[in-house]
Amino acid sequence: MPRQVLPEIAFAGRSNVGKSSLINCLVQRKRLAQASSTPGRTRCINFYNVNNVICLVDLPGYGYSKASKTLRAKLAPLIEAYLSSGRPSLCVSLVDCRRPPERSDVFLWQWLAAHNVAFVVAATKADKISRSKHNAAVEAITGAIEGLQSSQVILFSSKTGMGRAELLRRIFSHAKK
Ligand SMILES: Nc1nc2c(ncn2[C@@H]2O[C@H](COP(=O)(O)OP(=O)(O)O)[C@@H](O)[C@H]2O)c(=O)[nH]1
Ligand SMILES: [Mg+2]
Repeated sequence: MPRQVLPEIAFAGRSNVGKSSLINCLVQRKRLAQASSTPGRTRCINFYNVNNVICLVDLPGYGYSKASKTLRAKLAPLIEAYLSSGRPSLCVSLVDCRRPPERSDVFLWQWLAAHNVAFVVAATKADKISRSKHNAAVEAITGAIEGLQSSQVILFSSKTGMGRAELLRRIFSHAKK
């Protein structure tokens, strides 16, 4: 890992959840984080220095069923090592807003809470559900773990930019060196 010189914001989520798209949307670049159509291809931690102001840390996708068990077993310790390093000011945990959270997502939230790492949940691909389903999508997430507030859940769409301003606000309010 590079030496830490900036506040770091970590991004974690299952493969194909829209993590690269969300990072690209935040910085308004098309291909900073490589948006790949082949899920599970990002197997290392990428550190993106944004204008020497903040560092966005793209963690490997987890829980992708087609990755070998060995690979999965190797990824988890890498993610855990970074998240427990004391470096991230905030972890953005991504889930697909159309699906109930998976066990691996709930496990991550419990782990973050137990290790006092601040986190928000970005519920991605919100453009794919109608407005009338927004509340239910947020409730499916807050209901999955005790103590998670609806204010910690941000409906996000990298297609429309929904949630972008709110997520940036959270990121900068947490950013500390
Ligand atoms: N409709 C819609 N599709 C999205 C959104 N974000 C990502 N996708 C699509 O979901 C797939 C996976 O996105 P990607 O960013 O590569 O996911 P990653 O594996 O988590 O990095 C791609 O086909 C994206 O075009 C979104 O907000 N809305
Ligand atoms: Mg990706």
